Amino acid sequence: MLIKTPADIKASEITDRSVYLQRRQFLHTAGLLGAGLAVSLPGLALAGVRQKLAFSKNRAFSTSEEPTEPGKITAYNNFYEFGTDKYSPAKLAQKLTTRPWSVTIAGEAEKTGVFDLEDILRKQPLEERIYRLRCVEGWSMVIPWVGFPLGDLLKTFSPTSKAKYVEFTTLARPSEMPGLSRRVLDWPYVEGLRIDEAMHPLTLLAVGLYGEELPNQNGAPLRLVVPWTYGFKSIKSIVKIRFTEQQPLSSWSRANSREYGFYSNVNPEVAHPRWSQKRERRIGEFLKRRTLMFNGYAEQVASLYSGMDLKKYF
Ligand SMILES: Nc1nc2c(c(=O)[nH]1)N[C@H]1C(S)=C(S)[C@@H](COP(=O)(O)O)O[C@H]1N2
Ligand SMILES: [Mo]
Repeated sequence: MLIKTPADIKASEITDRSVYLQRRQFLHTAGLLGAGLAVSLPGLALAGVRQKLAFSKNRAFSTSEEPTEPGKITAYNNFYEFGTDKYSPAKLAQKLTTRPWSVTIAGEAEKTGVFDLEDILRKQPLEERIYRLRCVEGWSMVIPWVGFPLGDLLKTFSPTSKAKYVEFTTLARPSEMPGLSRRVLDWPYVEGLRIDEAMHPLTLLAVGLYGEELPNQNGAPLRLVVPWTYGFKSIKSIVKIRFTEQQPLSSWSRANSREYGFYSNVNPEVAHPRWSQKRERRIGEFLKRRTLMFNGYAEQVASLYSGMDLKKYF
């Protein structure tokens, strides 16, 4: 199992976030990051030991449902850049280089450019939020994410009045992503949100789960989590965020607009053309449960879509 239980973790591996960031900074300064040398040093995140993160628990934004057993979300993944089956990402994503990592901010904002992820993270206090995740394929999990509100970051770039949407792009690095050799999607993977969806306080940029840094297969080092939409909106390993006036074309809509709309809200009343969305299998449970409108987040997000025909804008 990839995630250690608290009992397995040696005190020496538990690092305060600031110490962790300083250590990262040291590695940058010392020029070790990216050099093969660092990989052989024991006890570093680079050696495959994920650091514990420091965060506060946001109970108001968390479901009281029991989180899914940690081994599931790290072993059973959709991350097509590493293959289309559920078990390839856990194996093949291990060689993805996630540091150093930069994020390009582009489009309709006063401040744009290329930002180092460490600089971004230094300014964002981390929270743990336990969210339901519903995949369009009909399964669901309950995940304790660690991250920060996307809106808090977006505001720092001062989006202009023309910023009606936000487009996100995943890394496309063929040398480390074997799935890119098959054109199952038009790479890179792209997703988008309307600006009010992006600014909604539930929308999270995650850097960790179950208290530790994100495993690569879950979208390290930075992935989106939009809990009221189908899982494919929650784009992984983000390298670019672009403010746009026009609605972005997401990879899934581009691949099949009849099956995957822009909004992708979890909606039991709108069937996928090839299967119903009325029920879901919670991973770890035997009987299926009823799928809830907006994945159970209707109270918080239904107002974003008032007056819209959600059968048309699915
Ligand atoms: N870049 C990228 N992001 C992605 C995907 C993908 O294939 N590539 N799959 C999506 C789908 S379909 C789901 S259900 C979730 C799965 O996230 P998880 O593996 O952390 O559970 O990631 C989403 N983000
Ligand atoms: Mo999914």
